[in-house]
Amino acid sequence: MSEHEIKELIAAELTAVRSRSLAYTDADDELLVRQHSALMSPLVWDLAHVGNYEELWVLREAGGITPLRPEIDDLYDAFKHPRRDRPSLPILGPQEARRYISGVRGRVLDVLDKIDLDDPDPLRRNGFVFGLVIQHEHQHDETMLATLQLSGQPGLVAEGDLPPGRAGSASGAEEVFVPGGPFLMGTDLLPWAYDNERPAHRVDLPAYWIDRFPVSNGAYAAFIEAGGYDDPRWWSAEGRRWRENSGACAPLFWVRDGGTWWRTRFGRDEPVPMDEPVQHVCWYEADAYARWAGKRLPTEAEWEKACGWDPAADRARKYPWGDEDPGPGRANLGHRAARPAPLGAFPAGASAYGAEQMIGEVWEWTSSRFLPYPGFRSFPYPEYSEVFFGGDYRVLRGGSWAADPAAVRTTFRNWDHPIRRQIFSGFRCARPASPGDA
Ligand code: AVJ
Ligand code: FE
Repeated sequence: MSEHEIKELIAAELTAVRSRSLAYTDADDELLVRQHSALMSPLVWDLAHVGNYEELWVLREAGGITPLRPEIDDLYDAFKHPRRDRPSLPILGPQEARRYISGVRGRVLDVLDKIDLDDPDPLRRNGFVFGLVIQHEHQHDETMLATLQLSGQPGLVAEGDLPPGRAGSASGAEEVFVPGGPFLMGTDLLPWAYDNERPAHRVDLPAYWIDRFPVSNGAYAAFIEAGGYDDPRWWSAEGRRWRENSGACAPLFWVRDGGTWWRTRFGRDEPVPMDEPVQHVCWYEADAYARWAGKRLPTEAEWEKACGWDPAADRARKYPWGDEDPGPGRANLGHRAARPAPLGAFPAGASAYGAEQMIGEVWEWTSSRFLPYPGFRSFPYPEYSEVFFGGDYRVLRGGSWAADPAAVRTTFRNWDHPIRRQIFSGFRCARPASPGDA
């Protein structure tokens, strides 16, 4: 690709993510400034924060441009003010926020125009800084969707169509076998990969089985019906404490009415579709379900090998099916619809080992804590990844239906506290192979 073509692509991605942010904030001021949950920022904070992040990284750091509004930096520094405190800050109002981010964006396009993509500076090289802000904005867009879901307000989130599932896959009992042996985890090659995905390193795993599909609502409902939430055998000590403190007895947003499970999804009630991947479960619930099923959660390495490794070519793929863009037939990404697709909807998106729907649908909890890979170097700033290493965070993989293809790949690592379930989180299970399995 020529320098010009790469810049056109970057400009198109910038435009796409911005129209997404503006669509999610195309609502009454009252809804944008309100705090819908102590877990989340007001939507108008996310909106100005993505603009401020662009100003910091593209304009000031990469472009050497004099700060436009240095006085608001503090308000949009996620480390200075926890989400619960953000509504009481003197943050920009909706109109002011829109004006600010569009002013920043105009200058960002000027920087893009002038930048040398072969510049040895790692921030400018290959347009890394543009990848940084594009992915950052998509991540906040997903956060805004979680806020909109918590708001319970109907009519704000676009729906869409998805391919049907495959009959027979609804039970989700199928597993795929991953033979033992080494694979390359992480990446040195993908130019927009984050610091926490680097460097690529060999990991040797014993053979294991991993579910072909994410755990479905139907399978999860069977766990509930079997008394799974009340049976201490399935829960870790911390998980039991979480369950007692939270009183949870089903995924977030589920309600039982008579004999039927209902869920509230973006302000509307609907019967829980049993053939969709379960979402809005926390790590403790995923861990308990796996034990009940006689399995366990996959480690992060097991998840990545099953998703991205191509044993025939002896190389990692960017997506489960290869390096080509997802397109409509391979994955449910980028808010095509405001929900996960039924099990079996994307046979063309299968990985080399036959695992399906690993990218898109739901973020999948793994058993692993968020830690640096051997040889990790913080870039471009320690607050993106490094400060989170060693906390109680668990790694999530794969990206949800709300994640954009620009911000998802087989090596991408997300993380959150094990109690969180307002995110679009689900899981699949794994188990070690026995001698003679193949
Ligand atoms: C990678 C999703 C955990 O939302 O806290 C956003 C991404 N970093 N702004 C988060 C992020 C800075 C981050 N996660
Ligand atoms: Fe951020």
